[in-house]
Amino acid sequence: MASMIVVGVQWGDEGKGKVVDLLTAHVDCVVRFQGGNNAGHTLVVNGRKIIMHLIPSGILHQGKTCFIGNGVVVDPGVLLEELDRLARYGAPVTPERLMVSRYAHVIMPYHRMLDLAREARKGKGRIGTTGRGIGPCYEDKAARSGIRIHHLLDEKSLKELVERNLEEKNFLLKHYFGMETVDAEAVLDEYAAYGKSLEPFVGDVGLRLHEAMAAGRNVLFEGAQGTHLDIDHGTYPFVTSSNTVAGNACCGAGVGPTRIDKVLGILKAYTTRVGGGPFPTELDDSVGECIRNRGVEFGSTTGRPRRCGWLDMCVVNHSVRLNGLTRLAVTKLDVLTGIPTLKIAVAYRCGGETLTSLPTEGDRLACCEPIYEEFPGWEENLQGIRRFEDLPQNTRNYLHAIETMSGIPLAIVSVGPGRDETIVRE
Ligand code: 2SA
Ligand code: GDP
Ligand code: MG
Repeated sequence: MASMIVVGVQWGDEGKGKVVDLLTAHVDCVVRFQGGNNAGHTLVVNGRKIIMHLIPSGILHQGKTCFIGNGVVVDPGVLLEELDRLARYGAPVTPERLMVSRYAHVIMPYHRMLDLAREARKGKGRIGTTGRGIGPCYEDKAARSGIRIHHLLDEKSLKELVERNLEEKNFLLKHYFGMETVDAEAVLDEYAAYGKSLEPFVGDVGLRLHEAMAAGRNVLFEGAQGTHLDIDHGTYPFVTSSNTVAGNACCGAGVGPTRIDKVLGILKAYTTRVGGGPFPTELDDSVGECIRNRGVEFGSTTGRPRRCGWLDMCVVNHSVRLNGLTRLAVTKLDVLTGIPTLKIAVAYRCGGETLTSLPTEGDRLACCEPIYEEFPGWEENLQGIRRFEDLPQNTRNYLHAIETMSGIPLAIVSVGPGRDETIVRE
């Protein structure tokens, strides 16, 4: 397998973790390039489940190297906890198998506090963030006042930066939000200790990836969240604070675009969204409830119930274009078993017009009424099926419709959460 980017084509939680874990067998390195511990990527191997938030989903494969790129925002306490959790799971991680970029930005306590305070103040119009401090950390990165991983290794510059940042943040916390302030000494002690623990894992990820690729190694770039949560191309302002599209894999890992061979889009057989924002095919009825319960559609990081709805090809096809997808993986097909009639949105009715592309201005998308094509469902349990030809005819018709309407070949079909509950077509 050549070097490949894996992205979610909808609003996240498409099953990227499962697919990345599966594909890691065919590559040498796996790298996260954006987002932070807002992500929750679930792996189920031999019936045991583990959720990764920061460390790439390839980490369970011994002999493969994982990287956290410069485009990721790292909460060092969470990273250390994740390392502990992996050790308890029986998969301890040494610095030979994990490198964190010196240039990744660090999530500080005041980022988490500001994230929660801003959301509370927004009230009904809140974005529905995960509260992990992601947005405020990327704000400081763009404002050029952020703290990067290499600063944790240098107590003098860490002190200067923490003190300078706290002057502004404490003013905001106290006088604008009416909250407790943050004590510089306590933060310095905590973060200098993180620096000491993480030091063996810190390195120049872009350089290491360049060397690995020059030596013929294959790299898998693991996207987090989904295309329609992209800060530029998503349903702004109901988005995350990073670029989630494939184009950012290069920037967030520090490699050139000529190094990429393939882009795989992970598509859930229906649609989910967690947090606020427009969702034209959302089901507020017993079918939506049934999908939520059967698909266990609850946030992997926060436990929040995910909003559920029909598959939407306007959403999918917009992702095909934005990411330059070369292949699709369809996941959670088994969840649709037993629903008598399945619907796929093929266009929208919007103010007397028919649209086949997605208007990303929130107000316009919120007014869109989906135009559906209906497909007869199936009753068979799919979880034991391992060959495409063995899928029921109606299931294959549903998949062919996705393939035809997107114009992208289907490479993988997932019929259960387990690594082995998968049909690989090529
Ligand atoms: P943030 O925290 O600033 O990135 O939130 C901004 C929006 O991005 C959404 N977002 C997500 N959507 C789906 N899955 C995510 N990861 C977790 C999961 C979510 C969870 O795997 O289930 O556990 O709740 C994720 N992370 C961010 C978020 O809902 C906001 O709409
Ligand atoms: P990610 O953020 O894209 O990695 O996805 P999450 O891990 O947040 O959510 C996907 C959920 O669906 C997890 O609980 C997975 O274990 C589960 N899952 C993945 N693929 C399948 C599948 O084909 N069928 C079923 N039933 N569950 C799946
Ligand atoms: Mg997730």
